[in-house]
Amino acid sequence: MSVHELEKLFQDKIDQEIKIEPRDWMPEAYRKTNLRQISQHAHSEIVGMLPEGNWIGRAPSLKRKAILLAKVQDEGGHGLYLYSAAETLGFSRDQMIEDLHSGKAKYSSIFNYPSLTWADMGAIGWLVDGAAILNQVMLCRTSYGPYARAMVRICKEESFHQRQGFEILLVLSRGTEAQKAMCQDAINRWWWPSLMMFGPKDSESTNSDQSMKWKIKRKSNDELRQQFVDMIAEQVKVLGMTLPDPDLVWNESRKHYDFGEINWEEFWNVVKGNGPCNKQRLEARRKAHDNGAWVREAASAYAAKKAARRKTVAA
Ligand code: BYC
Repeated sequence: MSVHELEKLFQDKIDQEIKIEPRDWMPEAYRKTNLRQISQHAHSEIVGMLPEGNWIGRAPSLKRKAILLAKVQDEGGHGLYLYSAAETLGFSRDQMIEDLHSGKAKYSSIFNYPSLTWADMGAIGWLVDGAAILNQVMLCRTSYGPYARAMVRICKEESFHQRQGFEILLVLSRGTEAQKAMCQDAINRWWWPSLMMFGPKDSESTNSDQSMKWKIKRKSNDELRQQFVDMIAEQVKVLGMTLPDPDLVWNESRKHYDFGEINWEEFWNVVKGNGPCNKQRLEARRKAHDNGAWVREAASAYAAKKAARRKTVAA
């Protein structure tokens, strides 16, 4: 069969909503774009543990510590499912991790902002996980089987994450004047970076057209961002707080909220490695990897011992 015929069969499968599996024929560019997106997604989960990990020891009660610990552990688990899904595309986890540590691989811009107060744990859960869920619900129907299946489980956990974040802010929003101010300050600082999570505007998005044809993405960056603004603009009223955007207003004819322009210069700066915490985040990941070397060595030694024992028994 010619490549052209294979490509046609491949696209037919996608159009009929048949999932693409690791052993199926796929265009090289499809493999690469999935590998790019899934590995970036995995890195985001792993680097994303850092801003909240920073608060586990300082959470205001034992219950809050336990909840936050569970959430951060969930993010680590998400990273592992996603590295496994990416490995099915023929790239080793070691290589992916090396690319993260060298600064070659991207991860979500949002995790390069600092978590300064306890209210940031609420804002991250509500806004960051809230933005992530909208994107990930769409990805449950992505065309690459292992990615779609990883997303189903991840989404279940993310909805718990978002609610725990909202609940933290709800408690603060009903507290003292200082707590209310802390809540508003966290919303102010996380709002715009959360909107940036959806990626550049559709007109600037280099990968979207092809990814939509291949049903890797099913909604555009701008569509998802609008959905997020519409959802949060309503939820913020329950908190009695405001979003830091003077242009945010309901547009009756569009049946959507209008909102102000994102600072794209800031976005690209962060993506290129110059955000407030980029260097610190990579440093922390490299250090964690080095400190974990003995665990990897012990696991390999144990696996080798077990394999040798099996051989002796079989002989
Ligand atoms: N940050 O053509 P575009 C979580 C890059 S973690 C950095 O629109 P695409 C959580 C993009 O990669 C979940 N880079 O790209 C964890 C591309 O560069 P390359 C995070 C960004 O792929 C812990 C270029 O800009 N979620 O939930 O079609 C605690 C052009 O963009 C960003 C995911 O990772 C960004 N924000 O669409 C709490 C979702 N945006 O690779 C929570 C998976 C864009 O061509 N990813 N870029 O050099 C996706 O859905 C898509 O990759 C995106 C971008 C929508 C993000």
